[in-house]
Amino acid sequence: MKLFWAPQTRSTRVFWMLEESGIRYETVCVDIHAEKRSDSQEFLAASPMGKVPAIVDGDVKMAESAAICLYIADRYNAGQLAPAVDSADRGKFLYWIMYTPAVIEPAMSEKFHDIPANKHRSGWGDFETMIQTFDDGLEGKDWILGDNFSAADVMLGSSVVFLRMFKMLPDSRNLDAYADRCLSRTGYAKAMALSSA
Ligand SMILES: N[C@@H](CCC(=O)N[C@@H](CS)C(=O)NCC(=O)O)C(=O)O
Repeated sequence: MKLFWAPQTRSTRVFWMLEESGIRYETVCVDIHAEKRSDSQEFLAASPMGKVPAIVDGDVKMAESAAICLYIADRYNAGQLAPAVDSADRGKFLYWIMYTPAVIEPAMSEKFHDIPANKHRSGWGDFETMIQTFDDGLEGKDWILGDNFSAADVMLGSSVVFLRMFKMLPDSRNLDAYADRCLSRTGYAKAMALSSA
């Protein structure tokens, strides 16, 4: 497995996922801030938009952090970091792993840029509904599926830590405690150390 990454980007999620997964990987740092990019063909084959994170794993070449986390969990940790395809938890797992790119990120961006929300027209609803739904989803649970940490927590956990870092996280006992639980995982600490350089 080869991970294309850049410091202080969404690459941290995939470092975290790989650390939780326990598989061996190598890394290639991409200079996404270069004035003139000279991306390798291998990187562009995995990430046609030239965005990190991206991976190459044998014949598999792909980008998009949620898709990568799902791929790793299904391919290497099925039944552990991803419920089996015929498990009753699978639907919820897929819902929550997509919640970051489909709902959290667009709602956050709208709020950050002070763009007026239109809850019914936008697929992500609005910031307040996004937070409330996330908060409700964690009620009475350590992790989004209950007792077991999964790849969905990598995506959601990285988002909640980011929201808190940017002081966008409203008062929420559930989300605050969840962020702390994520931060206390060894895999998260390793990912931070590896991806901040
Ligand atoms: N939806 C993508 C977003 C990827 C993305 O926006 N990556 C940024 C860094 S966080 C990037 O590569 N920016 C450099 C560029 O667009 O050239 C994902 O979740 O992986």
